[in-house]
Amino acid sequence: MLDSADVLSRFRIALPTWGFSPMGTRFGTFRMGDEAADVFGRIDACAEVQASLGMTPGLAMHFPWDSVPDWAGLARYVRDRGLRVEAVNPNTFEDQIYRLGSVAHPQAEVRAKAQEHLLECVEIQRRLEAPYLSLWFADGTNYPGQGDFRRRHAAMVEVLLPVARALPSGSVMLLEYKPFEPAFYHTDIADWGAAILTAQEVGPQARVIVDLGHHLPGANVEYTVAMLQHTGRLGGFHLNNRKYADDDLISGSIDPYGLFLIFRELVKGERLYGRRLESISYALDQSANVEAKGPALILSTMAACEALAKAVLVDEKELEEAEQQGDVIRSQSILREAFLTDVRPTIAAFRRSQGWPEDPLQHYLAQRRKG
Ligand code: AFD
Ligand code: MN
Ligand code: MN
Repeated sequence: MLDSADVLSRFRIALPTWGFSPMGTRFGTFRMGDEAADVFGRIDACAEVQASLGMTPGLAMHFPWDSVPDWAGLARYVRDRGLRVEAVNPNTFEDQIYRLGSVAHPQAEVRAKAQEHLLECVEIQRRLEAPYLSLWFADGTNYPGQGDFRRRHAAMVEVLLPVARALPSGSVMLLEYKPFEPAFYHTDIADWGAAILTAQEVGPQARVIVDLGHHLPGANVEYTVAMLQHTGRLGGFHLNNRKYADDDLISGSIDPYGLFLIFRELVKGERLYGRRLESISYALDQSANVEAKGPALILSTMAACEALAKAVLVDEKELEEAEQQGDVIRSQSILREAFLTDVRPTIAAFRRSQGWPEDPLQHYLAQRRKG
């Protein structure tokens, strides 16, 4: 029976190691004193958050930011802290040679350099036994006429095909779309349509990852989730929240109802279409520019749990009846009923049953005070 305890027992979210790097915007970076000095400090900081949350044993790691000479030592360091590596995120956006793109760059030698890094990351994925290679490209252009959309798309697919073939068997390539930033005129994977087109051209191991901050104002994200699920190409989420752009704010902090509607589609995907909740990857991808990093990750995780626990309360049978009868008011009331239910006692009871701190934020803050 699909109920809160059942889905919460299967729901895991990966913590981003980059969440403990100095965070800021192009207008400045404010030091909060909780920045980690290196990859081991970032792993320790994630382990501290996991000790309070209990449901975030996975790490989303970023390379070369997290690169080390001793990969076996890194894998051991992660394992010894009760963690595992969920996703390897390459970086083809910072090196100077990527000014005009990486995988979609007009020059073959730059694309070759990007492909080399992606293949290195597949090797890292293998060493760290990470099931996901999570690809986001900053590729795009700033002006009309600067680049040919279709030539760039074809070049990108050509770069990705050998990477997909090199993936460890059973692992998944996640393709992340984003309408703009840092490219301001077009991006080479601009929306879910471009992402699914690219995934279909790259092969069966390619899926689409939905970053909640990567939609234009007014986009119906839950519709996108439902369509991606329908095609079997929904690979996962980068959870955060946005007011205006890719703001990387705490999940549920701006639009908790939108988060609930997304999780309703995921629960419906399991209830009606057999797509198990845990068959895709969930990671936080947020930037704590003015707040403490650990607490921000904890609030995001709890917001996702609340959205999930509310989504399970929706009576889809009743909704389907209302839909058949064209009873719009009844369908709206059914959703409101679920969304307005205070699920915090249910989540606290579930967390107690797992032996996890009931209030992870207070637990974390208390641990930090102990020093
Ligand atoms: C930035 C990008 C994208 C990517 C993340 C980690 O917008 O969301 O997933 O960095 O590389 O937020
Ligand atoms: Mn992201
Ligand atoms: Mn982003």
